[in-house]
Amino acid sequence: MPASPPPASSEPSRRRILVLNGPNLNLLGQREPDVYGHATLADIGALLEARASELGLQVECRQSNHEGVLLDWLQRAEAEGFAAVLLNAGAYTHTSIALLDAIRAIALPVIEVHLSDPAKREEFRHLSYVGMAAVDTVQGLGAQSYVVALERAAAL
Ligand code: CA2
Repeated sequence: MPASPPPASSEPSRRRILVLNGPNLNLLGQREPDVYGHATLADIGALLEARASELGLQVECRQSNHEGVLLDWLQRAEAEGFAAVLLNAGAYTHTSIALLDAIRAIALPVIEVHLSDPAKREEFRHLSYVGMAAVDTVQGLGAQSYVVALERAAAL
């Protein structure tokens, strides 16, 4: 007898949000807690998973110290089935025209995220190439910046 197809899931598929973290953010929680807080990237991932489940979303968190890897992830995000991207590009925020071009090139909305408020820090952090292309920016709220950004993504 031919195998019957699996029963259709009764659970509607949840919109997937990709969370990208750039250089040095893997060090969170270990150094500079006065600037970036005590939460590790894993703590932030857990916060996002909890809020995502309340919002009916799914999150996937990634971190890379390499600009090209971040570019590849942005370029592939739509084909991978994501609906939006939260991006903390770390210091590449202030240097990377390549990230600006990638955000402009993809169809998905990208929300810029920062733990600190770069506008209140050194002058060289005041320019954001990411912010020139992002649909929104959430900054200065510590780990909560990511949660607020996720809530904004849910409303898109
Ligand atoms: O406030 C943010 O989220 C930043 O994106 C963090 C970047 C900084 O270059 C941006 O101006 C603002 C730096 C991330 C480095 O993270 C560290 C974490 C712990 C210890 C040292 C660095």
